Amino acid sequence: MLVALVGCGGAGSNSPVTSAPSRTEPEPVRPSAPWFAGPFADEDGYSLWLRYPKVADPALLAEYQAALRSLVVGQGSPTLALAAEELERGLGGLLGAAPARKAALQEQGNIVLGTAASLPPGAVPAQKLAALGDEGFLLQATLIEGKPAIVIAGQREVGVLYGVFALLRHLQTFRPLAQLSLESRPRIQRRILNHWDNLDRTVERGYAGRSLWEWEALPSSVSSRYRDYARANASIGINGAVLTTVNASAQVLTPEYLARVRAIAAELRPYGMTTYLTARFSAPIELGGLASADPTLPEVQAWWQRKIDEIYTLIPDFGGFVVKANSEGQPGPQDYQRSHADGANMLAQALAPHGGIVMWRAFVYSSESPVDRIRQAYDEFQPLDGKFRENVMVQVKNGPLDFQPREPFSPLLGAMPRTPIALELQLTKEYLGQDTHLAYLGPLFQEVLHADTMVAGTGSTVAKVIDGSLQGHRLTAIAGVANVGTDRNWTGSHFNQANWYVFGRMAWEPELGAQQIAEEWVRATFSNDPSLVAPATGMMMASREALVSYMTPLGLAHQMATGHHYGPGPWVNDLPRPEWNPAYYHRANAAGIGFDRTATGSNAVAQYAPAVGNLFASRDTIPDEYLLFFHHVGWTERMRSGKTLWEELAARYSSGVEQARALHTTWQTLRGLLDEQRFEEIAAFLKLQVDEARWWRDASLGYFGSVSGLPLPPELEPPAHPLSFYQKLGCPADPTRPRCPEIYTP
Ligand code: BDP
Repeated sequence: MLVALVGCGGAGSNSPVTSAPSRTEPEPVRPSAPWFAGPFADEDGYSLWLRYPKVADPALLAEYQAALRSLVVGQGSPTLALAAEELERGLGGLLGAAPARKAALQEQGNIVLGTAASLPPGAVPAQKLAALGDEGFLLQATLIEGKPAIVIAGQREVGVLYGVFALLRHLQTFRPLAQLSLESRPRIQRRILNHWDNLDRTVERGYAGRSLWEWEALPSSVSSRYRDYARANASIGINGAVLTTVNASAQVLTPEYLARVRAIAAELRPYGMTTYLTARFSAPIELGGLASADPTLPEVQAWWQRKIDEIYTLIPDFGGFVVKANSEGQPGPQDYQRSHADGANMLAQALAPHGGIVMWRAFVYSSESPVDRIRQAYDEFQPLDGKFRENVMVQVKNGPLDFQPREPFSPLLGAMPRTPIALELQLTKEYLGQDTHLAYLGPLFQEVLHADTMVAGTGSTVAKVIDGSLQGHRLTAIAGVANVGTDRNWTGSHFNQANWYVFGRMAWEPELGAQQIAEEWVRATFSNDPSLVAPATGMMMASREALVSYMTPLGLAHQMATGHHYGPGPWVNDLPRPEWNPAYYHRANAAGIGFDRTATGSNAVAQYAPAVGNLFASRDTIPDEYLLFFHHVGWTERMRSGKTLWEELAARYSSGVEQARALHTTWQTLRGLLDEQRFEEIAAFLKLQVDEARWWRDASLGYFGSVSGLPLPPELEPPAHPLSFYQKLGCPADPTRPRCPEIYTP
């Protein structure tokens, strides 16, 4: 929990199923002139939000320098040493000089760093330290032996490391040091990146280069980038990484690969990170030569037990497995008429003696159940509630479909009270413009975390399901499908770094507002210059809604072209499995558009708590944002705005393009307020985004207009090309760097 010093509202959402977050830190100081003005040295983005440029404002600099002159740090493990080094590095940059290390407190300007074992006696009462838990920290301006000091303390060293990053963030965002008093501990225990990385170093749905894991060079050669990666994660509180993709290869469980995993784990460990892998369910057949992977067979159980024991001999703090089973062709227990619980429990039993866990994914669907794909996860998993071992979590994607620009929260969230649920979010924007489009995911994550499931009355938010407080679970986790790769800027575009950042910050404290985090990221990544902070933060906050408008407004979903999920494909209706087709999701016909999921249709609304299900089921109460996700609506039916559905749809697509143009125009006003290199790289992507937004709008309206038979309202811009032009486009040539030259304007 964060102890708020100053409270004020963050960015809320209009949706009735969300609640407003709160602010938790003191306001940044608004510095006096002069502003540090260019020329700025070019930056390639490698430093992320950990740039530590010197504080430009003289008054603030003087305040910081006076308070942070010397550093007292006791003996500890490598983690405490890293914490001290990070502080020196950060202050060396921000203040122009690192604090001098001292053995004893000075008269003024002390920073004291440590745990109960290494702090000077009396620095922090033992009870207070104990209350911080395993990872929490305390930042406190205080007097020790009558001498002023800033204390950074944790019960464990990793807490001190997090505290150092918190103090640096405090300074990076120009907050006052006087009366500093901040206690913080994570609400969610396991905050994990899920890499969808293959062993050949391709990254499934990756748009930022190759996999970071240099399997071919490991274990003898260990890239320095692993530490940089771990440091970045520690700076935002991420404490775990699943190294391999959910569509797993058994090969990673061979001794050759496990030796390499061990080498990576050794690099991540000092930064508080735990290593996990994905387990391919059929590994006993592929690696063990067994005839079956049936989880009830003793030889299968024995094989896994031996394998897991072997892993723990190499990596004693190994976290456990993520498993995708019986989904999209992956092997699993159902191949042997066993349940997901049978499969998960078998692995969990073998992991339990070592303290490991299983995160069993609920993302399952198959063509045999064509009623409504979005019902399937709930239908298969909800009845298994209470059947899992205590070290099993069920890992649920935020929405019932698949990481769409907008979907309602998954009805499984809250519906399995006896099972700890891990929330899976996607940082790599598979369905949200991939590397190029600016789409800051903070508002999306906030929308999910603050959604009220109503399973135990008002206030049963997804955040409370995930942090265990609603249903009394101690095992808690949140997973983000990683967006990092070998690109110099890590994430394919500069703004995509913010999605890594916001995931970590919200995983630590789900009540933090998206806007607050965006502003913090802008200040650390670009500058504290007020003429940049407000517009850049505003761009971020508007970006996801802009994208929803030009891609999938009013609750449409999965309209992306086949396979690569880049660009529009609403006309696609010839794929072998019905639920692969965009037409399956929009159900547009001469009468109207949208998927009827009320009682007259698939009745997926019944999977929600009645208060939420009824809200979604009624045309009177459903928020416009989810309308076509749950209802088939006539083209000329009236909307709340007074427009017909067709007019509203056309207006929303068009406003999405307008908003994309506004992002581009606003960015142009920031020239000169940051380095040229990042400015130009971002500007180039924003230009592509404008053209691609137009593509989405024109192709979608062209197609839906052809189905509805209705003309575009006359006040709206006509499409740039006829529908047939868009239907014939074959782009992108390279799905990892998706581009469509045919639609770009000069
Ligand atoms: C879909 C992705 C696919 C993943 C799948 C999953 O397109 O690459 O394997 O999700 O989460 O969104 O298993």
